[in-house]
Amino acid sequence: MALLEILEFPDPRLRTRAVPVTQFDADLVRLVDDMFETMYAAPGIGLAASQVNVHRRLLVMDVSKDRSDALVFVNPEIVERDGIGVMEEGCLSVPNIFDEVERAQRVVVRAQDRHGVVFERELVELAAVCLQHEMDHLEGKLFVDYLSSLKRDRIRRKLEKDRKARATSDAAPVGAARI
Ligand code: GNR
Ligand code: NI
Repeated sequence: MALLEILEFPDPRLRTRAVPVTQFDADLVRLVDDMFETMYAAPGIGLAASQVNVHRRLLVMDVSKDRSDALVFVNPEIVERDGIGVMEEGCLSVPNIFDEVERAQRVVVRAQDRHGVVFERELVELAAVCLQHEMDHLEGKLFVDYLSSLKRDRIRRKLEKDRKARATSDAAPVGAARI
């Protein structure tokens, strides 16, 4: 098992469109394990391969409170969507920034598991939002793309400032922000 490095906005590699997974082999199983370890350590409720610089169509999620509902979606497709809701989102690739995004409230996703077996699953509420957020990553899209360009620029500047503070290790506190 290994912790993977998470790319951060505005890294251009986050804009890569991921390609389908075709090989269901030991390397894929290892990648899934490493993505779960990275997601749980962060901590986050979801992680797309794009965020760890692997541009293939897979994502992991666990929206349960006790971290007991690990879900893997390989080559996911949304086959049904219903309703609209607004939720406050964050992203491990846009650290400490939170803002509201409108998405479908309920989705049915068809995907393959880590062994290539096709399944369908209905997701609602936070799980539906998270799945849509992760699938956006596979298209090179980030939740900040739904915000105004003014907000996005402010976020970019704040993250650059935070990164500089971290690099010079002057231990400036990095607070959560809604910009
Ligand atoms: O950990 C995460 N929390 C979250 C909260 C609301 C909506 C989406 C998310 S996903 C995020 C982890 C992440 O960046 N996944 O790509
Ligand atoms: Ni994200």
